Amino acid sequence: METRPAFWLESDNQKACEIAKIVGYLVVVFDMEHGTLDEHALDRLVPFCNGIGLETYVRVSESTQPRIQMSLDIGANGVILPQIRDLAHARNAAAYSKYPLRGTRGLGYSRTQLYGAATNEFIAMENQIRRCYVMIETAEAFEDALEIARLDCVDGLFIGPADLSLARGRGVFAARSDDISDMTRIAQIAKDAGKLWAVAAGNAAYRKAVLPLGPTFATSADDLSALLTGFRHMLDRHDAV
Ligand code: 3PY
Ligand code: MG
Repeated sequence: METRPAFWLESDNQKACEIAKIVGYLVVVFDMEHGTLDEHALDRLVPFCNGIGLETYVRVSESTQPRIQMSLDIGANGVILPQIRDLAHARNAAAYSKYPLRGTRGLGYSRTQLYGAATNEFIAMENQIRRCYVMIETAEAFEDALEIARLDCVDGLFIGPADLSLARGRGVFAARSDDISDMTRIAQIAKDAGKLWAVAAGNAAYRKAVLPLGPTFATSADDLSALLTGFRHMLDRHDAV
């Protein structure tokens, strides 16, 4: 399957989502970890983006039960769990994304249930369609990546190259050969485990290396850098006639 182009949303900007969809992006990742979106904005933007045909993921601010459940309850296609420390942390956090017996997600009263009572069919379907990606961006999670990928509640691995570079002692990420080989190892582990994988790939050289390996989706932009690039471009042309 073709890699789906994805972008991060860092601020409460509905029109950025519309514009990204118009130019061809297919996946939005709401960044609650580093962005300034609050939960009310998410509650509005997730159904909006689903409605215009974007696939919706929430990178939760922290990999805790309320954050994960709320993101899924309002209708996101999946969650991305940041700063996973190791196998034990991954097992515990990913379980919040699946209802028992598979996991430990709590049952609410939400949009996904059409604001009504749940059925057993709903439970089974939710566990299948809502995806849980665990981020590999700490040194311990990198070591444990194979066991993490094999966890039943983990649907995929998501590579965070910036934090991984720092955590692996290379300093700031610069798409060097070690970054590429770490990425290649994680991708192979996901494939061997029969799981999905995706990646933050804002760096062009890194993207060139990662795309041939076939991630499910890859981010290449965010609303703020799109504005920065756009304003810079317009100012450069300011005096042109
Ligand atoms: C990382 O590269 O560390 C990320 O979290 C991607 O935003
Ligand atoms: Mg990170």
